[in-house]
Amino acid sequence: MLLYGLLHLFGFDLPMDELKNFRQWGSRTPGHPEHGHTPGVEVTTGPLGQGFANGVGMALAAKMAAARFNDDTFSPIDHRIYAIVSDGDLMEGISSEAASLAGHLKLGNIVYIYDDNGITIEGKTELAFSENVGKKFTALGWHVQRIDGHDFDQIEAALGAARSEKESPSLIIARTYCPWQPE
Ligand SMILES: Cc1ncc(C[n+]2csc(CCOP(=O)(O)OP(=O)(O)O)c2C)c(N)n1
Repeated sequence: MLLYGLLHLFGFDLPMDELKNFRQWGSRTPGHPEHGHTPGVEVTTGPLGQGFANGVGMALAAKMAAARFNDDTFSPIDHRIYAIVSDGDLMEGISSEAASLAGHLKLGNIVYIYDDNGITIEGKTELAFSENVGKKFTALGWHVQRIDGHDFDQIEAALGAARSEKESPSLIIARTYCPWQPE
């Protein structure tokens, strides 16, 4: 809904009636955004892990374009790929495959924040997910940081450190909680 609201405000062809029809049959605002269905939606999402891999593809495309167009005097292509990824995303095999490639290719233009909130649809992650994500990503060649995801100063510092890291993709493991999660 946040994406649709922004597209509406930015002037895409997504009138208020479509926002009111959020998630309704036949609307242009389905629960999972679809490329080719809604103006301004550039990639189909829905399957967990897909956005993780899409981001790696975008980062690789940026590196390839930079290699062709940037030189010592002018570097028009210097953007980064930011994403928020979740427990469900990291459970999916596609994330590990894409993370492996990103580490191998040293895609230092990636900055991913992992919302480590310990909860998924079926309940606490410990029911099905206990791998050490930090160690795994370190092994894959990523720059890994751990922070309190509710501490703005730590978030800002971690983003700065991630931006300074040019040789490795960055994963910021942000420990968060959801209000109904039992300790
Ligand atoms: C590949 C895939 N399998 C299953 C689902 C169904 N699904 C939607 S959300 C979700 C769990 C999400 O948990 P998490 O990623 O931790 O998000 P959070 O609960 O923290 O918002 C699942 C299994 C899906 N979208 N994609």
